[in-house]
Amino acid sequence: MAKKQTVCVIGLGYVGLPLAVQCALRGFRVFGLDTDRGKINKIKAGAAPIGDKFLAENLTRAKIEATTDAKVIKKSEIAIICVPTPVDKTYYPDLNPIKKAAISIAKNLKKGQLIIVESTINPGVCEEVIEPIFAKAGYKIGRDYQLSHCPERINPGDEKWNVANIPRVAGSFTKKGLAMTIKFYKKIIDAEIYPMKSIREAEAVKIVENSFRDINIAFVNELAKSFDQLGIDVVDVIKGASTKPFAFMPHWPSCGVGGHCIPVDPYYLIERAKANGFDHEFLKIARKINNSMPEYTVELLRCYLNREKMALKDTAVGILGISYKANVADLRESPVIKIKKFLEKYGANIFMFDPYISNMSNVKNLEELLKKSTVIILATDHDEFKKIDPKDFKKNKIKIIIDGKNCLNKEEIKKCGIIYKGIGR
Ligand code: SAJ
Repeated sequence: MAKKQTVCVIGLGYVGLPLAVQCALRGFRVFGLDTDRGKINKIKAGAAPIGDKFLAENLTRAKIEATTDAKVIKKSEIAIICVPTPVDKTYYPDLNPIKKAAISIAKNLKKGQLIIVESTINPGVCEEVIEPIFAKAGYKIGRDYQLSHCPERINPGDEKWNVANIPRVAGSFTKKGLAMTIKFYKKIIDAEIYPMKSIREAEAVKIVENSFRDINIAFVNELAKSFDQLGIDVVDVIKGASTKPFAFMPHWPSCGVGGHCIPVDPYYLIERAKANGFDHEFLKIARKINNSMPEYTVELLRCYLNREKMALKDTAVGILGISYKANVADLRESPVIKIKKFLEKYGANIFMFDPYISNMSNVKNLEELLKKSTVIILATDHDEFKKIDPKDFKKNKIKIIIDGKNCLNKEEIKKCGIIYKGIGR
C-alpha cells in the first residue's frame, strides 16, 4: 500500500473544514489546525461548528486529526492556508491571519512541502507578503518548498455546489509547483482545475469574480433608486430582461450587500491598484452604492411613516432577519447592522428576529415580533419569512412593510390594507 500523503489544513472555517473532510474522504491523512480550541473540541466530537449540508453529511465519515498544535505541519507533505482575509474599518485588507499562518508554517516547514493558499488575497500578496516570510527563514521556492494559490469558491448555504464539485483555478511560482497543485486538487475535486500562467493571475481571478458580482448588484441597486422615482417595478424589469437568452445575467436589488466576500474583495483590488498608481473609480462607486442601501431602506420607512403623519421616533420597528444571506447564520458585514444603527439614530423601538441567529434576536419568536411591531423591515429572505401569511401581518395590525429583499407577495400584502414598499418595487 502506498504511504498515505498527509495534508494539513490551517483554518477550519466554512472553507477549511469542508476541504479537510474532502481530503480525508479521498484517502489523505488529514491534520486540521485551528487556534480555536472550542472549534477543535467540537470537530473531535464529530459536531460541525458551522451549519453546512456537506459537513452535516460527511464530517462524521471523515477522519480528521483536529488540533491546535502547529507542529503537525512538519508531518505534512501539503499545507493549505484557509484563514480569513477580512478588511479593517477603513476597508483596508487585513493580512495578519495570513501572515500568522505563513509564519507558523515557516517554523514547521517540511522539506519539499507544497504550500497552498486558498484564502482570498489580492494580486501580489504571495510574491510580496508570503514568500518573503519563508525567505527570511532561509527557505527558497523550488529548493525547499513550493508555493501555490488556489482561491476558494465556497458558497455558504449552497446545496448544489460544494468543495467536491466546484471547478478551481490554480497558479504557482514554478512549473513543478503547478503540476503538484493540479495533481493534488484532481484527487479531491471532480471538476476542472484550470492552470493559470502565474500566481498573480490566480490571485486576480477570485477578486475579479467577486468584484463582477458587486458591480452588477450595484447596477440594479442604482436602478432601484431611480425606478422608485419613476414608479417602475425594477424586479419586473429585471425578470423581463432575463428572458433574453444571452448577454444578460440577472442580479437583484436589496437592502444591502453583506458577507465575507462580495463587499470585501473589491477593496483588495482597489487598495492594491492604488498602491500601484491606478484608481478603480468604477469599483469604488459600486461599493458606495451598495454601502448606501441600508440607509436607503431606513429612509424609505421614514418617508412612508411621514406620509401617515407618523415618525420613526418611538415607533415599534420589527426587523425580520439579521443574517446577511437567506437560510444561513452569518452576521459578517450584514446590512442589518447598519439598518439597526440608522433606526437607533431616529429613536425607533427596535425588535429583531432571526431563526438562525437567536442570540441576536430580542424577541423569542416570529409571533412575538409581529405582535410587538407597528412596522416591519424584512432584511433577510429566510424561507421562514417568505411563508408568512399576509393575514398574519394584518392580524397584528402591521401598518407598513419595507421588503428589503423583495421576497414578499406585494399584491397580497396590499390587499390586506398594509402599505408595501420594496427596494425598487
Ligand atoms: N445580493 C444582492 N443581490 C444579488 C445577489 C446578492 O443584494 O443579486 C446580496 C446578498 O443578499 C448578500 C450579498 O449580496 O447580502 C452576498 O450575496 P452572495 O449570494 O454573493 O453570497 P456570498 O457572500 O456567500 O457569496 C458567495 C461567493 N462565493 C465565493 O466567494 C467563493 C460569491 O463568489 C458567489 O458568487 C456567491 O456566493 C453566490 O453565487 O451565491
